[in-house]
Amino acid sequence: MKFKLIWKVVTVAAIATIGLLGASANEIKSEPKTVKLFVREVPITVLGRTVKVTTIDQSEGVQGYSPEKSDGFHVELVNQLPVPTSIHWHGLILPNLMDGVPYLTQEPLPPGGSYKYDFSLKQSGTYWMHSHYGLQEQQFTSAPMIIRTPAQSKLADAEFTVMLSDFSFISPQDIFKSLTANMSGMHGESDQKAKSMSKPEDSLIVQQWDSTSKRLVSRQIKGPAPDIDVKYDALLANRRTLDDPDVFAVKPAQTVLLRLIAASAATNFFIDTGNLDATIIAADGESVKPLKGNFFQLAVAQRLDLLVTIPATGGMFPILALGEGSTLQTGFLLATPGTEMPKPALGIRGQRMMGGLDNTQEVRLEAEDPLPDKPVQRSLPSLLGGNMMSYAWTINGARYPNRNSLNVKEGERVELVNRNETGMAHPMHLHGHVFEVTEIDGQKISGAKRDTILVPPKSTIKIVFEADNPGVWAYHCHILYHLAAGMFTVLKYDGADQEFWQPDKTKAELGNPLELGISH
Ligand SMILES: [Cu+2]
Repeated sequence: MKFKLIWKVVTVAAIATIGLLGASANEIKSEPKTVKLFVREVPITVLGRTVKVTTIDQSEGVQGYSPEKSDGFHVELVNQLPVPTSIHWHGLILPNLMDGVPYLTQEPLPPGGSYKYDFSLKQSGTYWMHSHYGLQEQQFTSAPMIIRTPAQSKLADAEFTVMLSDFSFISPQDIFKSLTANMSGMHGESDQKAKSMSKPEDSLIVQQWDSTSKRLVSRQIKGPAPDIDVKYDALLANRRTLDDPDVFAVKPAQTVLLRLIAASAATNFFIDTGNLDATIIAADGESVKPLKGNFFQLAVAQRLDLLVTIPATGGMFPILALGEGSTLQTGFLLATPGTEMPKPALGIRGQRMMGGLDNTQEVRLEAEDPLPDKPVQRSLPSLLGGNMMSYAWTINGARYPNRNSLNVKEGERVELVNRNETGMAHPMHLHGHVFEVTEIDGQKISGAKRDTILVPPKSTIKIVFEADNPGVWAYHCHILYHLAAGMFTVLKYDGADQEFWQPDKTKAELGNPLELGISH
């Protein structure tokens, strides 16, 4: 019933718009086509071994869905997995019941089931979709979603979309088991202290702002490597390792837009464009004032649109994505005709150990189109707690599942104060809204508009949004294992429909894993 209502609204709105443009009645578009998206198993080869993972694709094999903004979003999702799933359309401002979060905005989609998603699109640019069910995101139940407009198509001469992910031969169930093994209390606080005190100093690569050239670049420091949750076997770019990368054909002097999506489960990235100078033109799909450099930060679930210009002399240009706290790297190549592949091939591990992401880049990002001025009418705390040893990750002192919520009223200007008391960075994602970053560690900024903000260890970051999309919305850390261990809460509008919100049922998701075999 609800779908029909929404569909009618969309149709009426479309006719009204065309009417205003003065088109005659026979130019009114027929109903936009519904695209079938299949969630299914697919084999890939990683480091010489065939592994079954998952994909979200159309019947012609196209991964994901890239609608024209003016057509709206019309998908019939078909679950071809042997277990339930639920797909979230990451970053979109959409009706609450279209958001795809199991036991919050809908029931999970059973094996063989299908579900229709119809709504009008308010945004354009680089987005993505992923499973919000159990640990499926680690098994690549994700795909790109580029929302097209004529302006988006004119940003560069050529464009390429690259999904970055992290890969382990160990199943996500076993990864989660070993992360949470200490929760039984086998290791106490004293062990943890001993461990952090004895942590050796490493030579690390981090980002820095070069105030002379006004660019984001890399620099080497000495310090302890940042904590990471999972030691992965490889990082992938469009499901390929760097020793066998995507090679994108470009032409000398062309402008090229790189739409980078951090679809990783637990890995934050540095992006190294090497000899190519790049300009950030959008973050999380939202335009920002141009910011130049050759070394960027991209946290889990975020997107970065980078514009590069291929030199007139042509050549081969590797674009690397380097894993935080690791030597693992992935990436792809931009190549003009007649250039040779690098020999030897680039390795899946680099020489450099990466340090931690921080606020160097975020503090310099500025929204192209900031929120209209309006005083904050409600400020809500988002205290991020927990540690690696207990692996109990909390928001405002509580682990999910619970029925706690951040409560707002429609029409309010709301501020969320993210205070990270932990030793790890948390990429915090708000569903159904776009927020603006307004303050970082006491420094007021007119920052980027985003849907996911990385809150580094011990940092406090304020974000502000307009409460204009009623419902019950997920607000959570996007590190999959922190989310599974409880770092999740709900933004609840006064009077919102809560019929699908059944927190206690979320535990069933972990008891319903997707077994995907590895053949040796
Ligand atoms: Cu986290």
